This record gives sequence, C-alpha cells and structure tokens, in this order.
Amino acid sequence: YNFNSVIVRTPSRSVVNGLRADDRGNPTYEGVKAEHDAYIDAMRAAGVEVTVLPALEEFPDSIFVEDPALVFTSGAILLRPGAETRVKETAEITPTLREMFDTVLDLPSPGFADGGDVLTTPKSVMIGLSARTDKAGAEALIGCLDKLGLKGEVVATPKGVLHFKTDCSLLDDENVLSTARLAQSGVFKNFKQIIIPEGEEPAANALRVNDVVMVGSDFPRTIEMLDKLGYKVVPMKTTEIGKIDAGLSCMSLRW
Ligand code: CIR
Repeated sequence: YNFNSVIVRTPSRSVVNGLRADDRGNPTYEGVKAEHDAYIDAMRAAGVEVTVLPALEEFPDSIFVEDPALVFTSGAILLRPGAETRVKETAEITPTLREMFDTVLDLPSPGFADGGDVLTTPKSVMIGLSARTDKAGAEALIGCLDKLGLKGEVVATPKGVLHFKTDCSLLDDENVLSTARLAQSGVFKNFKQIIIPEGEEPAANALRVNDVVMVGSDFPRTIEMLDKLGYKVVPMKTTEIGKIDAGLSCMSLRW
C-alpha cells in the first residue's frame, strides 16, 4: 500500500454505457468525471505521481485500468479481461506499460484474468476465481508472478460478486477490510479482519494509499469504524461509478 506512482485513464463519454450486473440507471458522464477528478486530486495529495491516459470512446469501461493489467515494482503483467467488451483494453494500455516498466509479461493462453480479482498482500498475491477470472487464467497468472519473484495463491470469490476485490481491500500489513460473506469463506485466516457493517458492502472496495484510506462517502458507518480504529480516512464520492459496479481500486494501477 506504499506507492510512488499510479496510472489512471480519463473517463470517456461512453462510460454511461459501462457494464453492470443490475441496472440502477445510467451514471452521468459529468458525475463520473467529477468523481474521477477528485480521485486524481486525492492520489496527488497522498503523495503519488499520477499518469493520466486519454479517454477511449470505444471502450466504456476503460476508465477501470485496474482490470487489463497488473503492476508491481518488479514489472507489469498484461492480462486478458473476462468480459468480451473489455479484452482489447489490454492492447490500449500496453504501450504505456512497456515505456514505464523494464519487464512486461503476457498472460499465456488459455484463460482469463481481471486485475480486480487480484489482491496483493505482503504474504501472497491472492487471485479470486470469479465470472471474469477462470482457473486457467489464475494458473497462468501464478506462472507470471513466479517470474517476478512473487507468490500467487488461488482463492474463491463469493457467488454473485463481480470481483474478489469488490468485497475486500488491504488496510495494512496485518489488517484486511472485508464483507462478512467473504470473511466467512476463511480466505483471510492469516490476517486480522475488519468487517464491513451490514448494508454497506460496496464500501469494502476501499483503497489504502500511503498514509490514507480512501472510502466511499456513501458509507458513513464504515468511515466511522475505520476512523475509530485510527485510520486516516479520506471519504470519496463513488455514487456514479457505483452504478456500473465499480469502486475505488478499479480506477488505478498502483506501484
Ligand atoms: C465491469 O463490469 O467490468 C465494470 N463496469 C466495472 C469494473 C470494476 N473494476 C474493478 O472492480 N476492478
């Protein structure tokens, strides 16, 4: 959670047509743009250098740069997103990653993996199986991680949850923030678990960056809980991106 650099991508006007499991109405472009601008400001305030890539009208979900690639200080991995409309986002981000990293690995075929299913912790890189990340993709990813000197571990994502990280985030070396449904599955036995208050499940996709934890401002009980535990919480508006199943980690690649 200590980062020097992030990559983000400006939302396109087509973001209003982003993928979603349940239709709660389209987000507005202006609303998404405002949330994204505030995110960039918060990243800079947290002390990271932000590279802002241009909008891609052809790809409504391309603002969520976390999914087509993975980055570590030791290198980058180009993934194969599990949603058909998102597969070509990888080719769009590849030139930037090749410029910024000495080592850039391709996920071998077959299989699919989304960055949203990957939680990097000091103990291992956890890969959640989901509708977007299959067994073949997860196993291929473990091979890539190995080449970067990292240990991958395959875990389950609760049924009906988009990504593994939809339901959790790393707060520090020992603590994870998790929904009750994910915590119950036992995947975090090596951590202390801080459980999201019932009804605020989307708050689990929080984001620790250096000394702050960004949390969706629509989730006051989670904010209060983390505040009482001593975390420096920065509330961020995520109402519009929430309509297309996104949260705070989705909008950046961090290393
Ligand atoms: C999608 O369904 O792919 C987007 N609408 C949301 C992606 C969120 N990304 C993430 O959690 N890493």
